[in-house]
Amino acid sequence: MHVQKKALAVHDISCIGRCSLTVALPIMSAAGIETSVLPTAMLSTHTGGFEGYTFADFTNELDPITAHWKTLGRKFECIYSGYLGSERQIDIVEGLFNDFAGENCVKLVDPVMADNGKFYSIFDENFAKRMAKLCSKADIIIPNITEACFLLGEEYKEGPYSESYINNLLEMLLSLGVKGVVLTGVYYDDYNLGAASVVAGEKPNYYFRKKIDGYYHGTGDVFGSALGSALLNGFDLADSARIAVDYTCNCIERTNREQTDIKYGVNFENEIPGLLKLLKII
Ligand code: PXL
Repeated sequence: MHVQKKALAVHDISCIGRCSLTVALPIMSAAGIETSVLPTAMLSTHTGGFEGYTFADFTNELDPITAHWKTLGRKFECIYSGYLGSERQIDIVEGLFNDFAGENCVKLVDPVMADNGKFYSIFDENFAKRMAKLCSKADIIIPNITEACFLLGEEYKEGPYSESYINNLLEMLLSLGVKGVVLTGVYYDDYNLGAASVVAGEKPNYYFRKKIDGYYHGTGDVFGSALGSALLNGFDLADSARIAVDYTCNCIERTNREQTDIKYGVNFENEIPGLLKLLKII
């Protein structure tokens, strides 16, 4: 009998702009995972590239919701957190790890807070310190290079990077106390871009695809959702990182061909059949 895996995705809802929950829910559901959601906030759009967006903070809703869930006895095989709007919400995710992690649960934390050497609008060093503590409670963390530096209190450096610089970052991230790290936005030259992954006690793996210029919004969430889907479908961390890089790049390449406004995110929808092939579901 097929036993369907259950995941909980903890992100905001950005109503327009294809990121966070509007990406995580469809991707993980399509991958056969029963995906529940805990929305941390609702914004009219995401915060990158739009003026005048609204932000309704759901922090006060979260405890009553999880109190109800406790009466149901639900447990999850993956708890995947992304964009969190405040330090209080980080505390709540730690509580979820304690209360809702089933056996062999993958606690997957994307420390969404920065890119290209800069914090996103509402985040700062204090948030990064608190996020580093949450990461230490996770199994797998998936920072980009900027987030990795900010988590570690290291100065951000622009690439291209050397393999030894990347390996050093991976080691420092592992020493936060996690089982595995996938570092995104890795490049050794101007032509290829990808991810480096490492499991504690093992050698790192790297996977690259041809770089496409431009800042495609929400791709970190496309990547994280595909990675979580691959892990729950039984792939190891290196294969899951490869699948997530391939799917994300396929979405970017398609969006680039279609010439849509990239602040609305990537066309991940039409690439879902391709993801299911990568996952060997079809
Ligand atoms: O994709 C990350 C993300 C999620 N949610 C919101 C964001 C961002 C990145 O900027 O603004 C609201």
